[in-house]
Amino acid sequence: MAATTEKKVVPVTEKSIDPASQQMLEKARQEGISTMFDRADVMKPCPIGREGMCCKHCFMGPCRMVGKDKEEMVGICGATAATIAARGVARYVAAGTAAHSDHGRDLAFTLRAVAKGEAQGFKIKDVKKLVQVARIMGINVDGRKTEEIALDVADEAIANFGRQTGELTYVRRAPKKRQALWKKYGITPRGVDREVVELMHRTGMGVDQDPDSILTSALKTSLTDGWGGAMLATDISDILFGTPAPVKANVNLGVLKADEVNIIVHGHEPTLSMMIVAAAEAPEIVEHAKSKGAKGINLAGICCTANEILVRQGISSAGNFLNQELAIISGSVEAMIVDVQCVAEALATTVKKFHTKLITTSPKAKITGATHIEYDEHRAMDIAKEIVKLAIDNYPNRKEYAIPQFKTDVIVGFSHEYIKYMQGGTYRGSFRPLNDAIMDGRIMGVVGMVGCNNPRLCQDKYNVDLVKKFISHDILVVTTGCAAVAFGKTGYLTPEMMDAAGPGLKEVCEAIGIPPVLHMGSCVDNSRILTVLTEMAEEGGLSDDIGGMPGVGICAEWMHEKALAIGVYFAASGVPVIFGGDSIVEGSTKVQKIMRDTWFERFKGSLEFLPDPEQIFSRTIELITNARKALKLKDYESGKFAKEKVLLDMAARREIEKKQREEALAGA
Ligand code: NFS
Ligand code: SF4
Repeated sequence: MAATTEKKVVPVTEKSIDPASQQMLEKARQEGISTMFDRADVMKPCPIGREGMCCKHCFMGPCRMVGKDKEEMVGICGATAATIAARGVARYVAAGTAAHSDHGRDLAFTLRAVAKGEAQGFKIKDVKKLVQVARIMGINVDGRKTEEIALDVADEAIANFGRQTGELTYVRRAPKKRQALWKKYGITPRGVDREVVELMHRTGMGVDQDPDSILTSALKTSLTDGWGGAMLATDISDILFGTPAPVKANVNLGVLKADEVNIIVHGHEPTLSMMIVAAAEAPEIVEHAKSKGAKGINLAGICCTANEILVRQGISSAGNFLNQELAIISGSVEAMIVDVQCVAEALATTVKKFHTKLITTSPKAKITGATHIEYDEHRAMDIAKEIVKLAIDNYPNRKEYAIPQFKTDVIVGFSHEYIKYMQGGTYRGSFRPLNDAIMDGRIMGVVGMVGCNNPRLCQDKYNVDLVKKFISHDILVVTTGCAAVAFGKTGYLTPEMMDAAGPGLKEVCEAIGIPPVLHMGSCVDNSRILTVLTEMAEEGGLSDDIGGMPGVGICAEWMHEKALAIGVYFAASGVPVIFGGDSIVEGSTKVQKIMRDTWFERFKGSLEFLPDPEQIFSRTIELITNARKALKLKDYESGKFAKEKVLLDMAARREIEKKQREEALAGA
């Protein structure tokens, strides 16, 4: 980590808009600790790779297209700049799809173990969702035991990965028009593994060498993420751990506690973290913590593991991607438990300066220098307790620490089921009120704001600048992943923020009792947005397909290849998508045109890169305005509309819901 020892220091206020991050980054600098924030200033990106102009798919290369005429250049094999750029995008998509899908596959195997009674400590929490999913999969549910249905659902889910011919099961969930479009352009996906392998094959030296064809194949593969691995991950997590409904919690580093054992779960999979939540509540474990002088055990998350337990259990989040090193730098974390994805290898070095134990748990993800305690679903509770005990035993080793006193209230947990329910209750739930509000122009459109932090951009700034503008223009925002946590830190996930919304959106938020920004979960839960859009299409009055809706996907501060896979599956599903920061296909105008224009002509979805929030904002407004025109909706004029009758507010709805749950439990 010699990378940070040099030159100019950028002020912390330009590194993050989050005061907690600023404070910890200041501390890191004073103590000579390297962070991603500072390494990003020293590690200049290779400009050739940065714009998609480097090919290293064979060892005649790496071949690099540089200079003014790079679009006329070819690699040693003759590959054009466009082919090279397209192959780059495609391989990102293959890798991103693999990540989400492997996560989904592990959950499917967990469900299988639970169904067979082999998974210690787990049970099926949401039987209603299990039955719904089984019905979608065409599995008979009548008169069958929960475990029997669960076993069939698990097997059907698992079959989606290795399926060689036919279609991915959830293709049938998409609007009919969308399915027809996928057929027409040959992108109806088969199994996850088959598409990922084929895309890796196509993009090797000497195979698919037509940029359009390569990118079409990327679209197809990405669909096995959105409508495959990710959607299965969401569904199975809901079945096992409960479908999210609004819950109150806190967000930011201030959730760490001075007098309790602080345990952070970080990564993506909900399985072990859910068990750690339970283990930390076990009386003997709490007793053990007290015996070590702690008042209790404080659990918090980082990244999407955080989002999984935040939206379901209301466990607080210590922050998003760039907060991981900072949490340790506070000096107050007894253990950071990581599973897979977005875990910075730097953590192993950072913990050396503190008492924090870094514990890896996935057989797929080991880090040199970390303690490895391998997760096994058959002994999940025992392992969770062992890990929590280790953290407790580490509490007396805590030395000086500084916990930033910044945390915010949030209301999170807007699953698609809940969004439907909140618009009328269990029996009257529908997307009618939302569609109506869009049709009559109280809501101009819907924007999905998703994705990461990237230390090359000021943390949370792009996302927060944009969300402010969107809601003031009566655009409803749905959000997931690290972007959602950025909105949590800045207060946008509270109903009070409706005061920052335009008059039309405010009226809708008031009537339903919701924040203007809806946190829908982790990154795999972007699949929930696909479901919402499908239900809006089926409700009628707007577009009868996802394509053509007045909606845009935005990934302003992205860094992971998973984000790109998400962007591409949204494009294939009919959503125009904008990525912030530098373009990864800057070097090829041809490829930019295919992804923006050709995809839009074919799929009404597209992917483009725009460097700053201003441009992202005006392009979003343009896309939404065009969609409204094409649908012949009323011109959007905010503030002109009469009050709608008052629907149930949040408290009243919670009461009803509680009763319904109790009744359901009594009946079960
Ligand atoms: Ni998504 Fe979630 Fe965050 Fe980016 Fe990483 S945690 S899966 S990849 S950094 S949003
Ligand atoms: Fe160069 Fe072609 Fe090999 Fe790529 S595949 S490294 S362009 S020779």
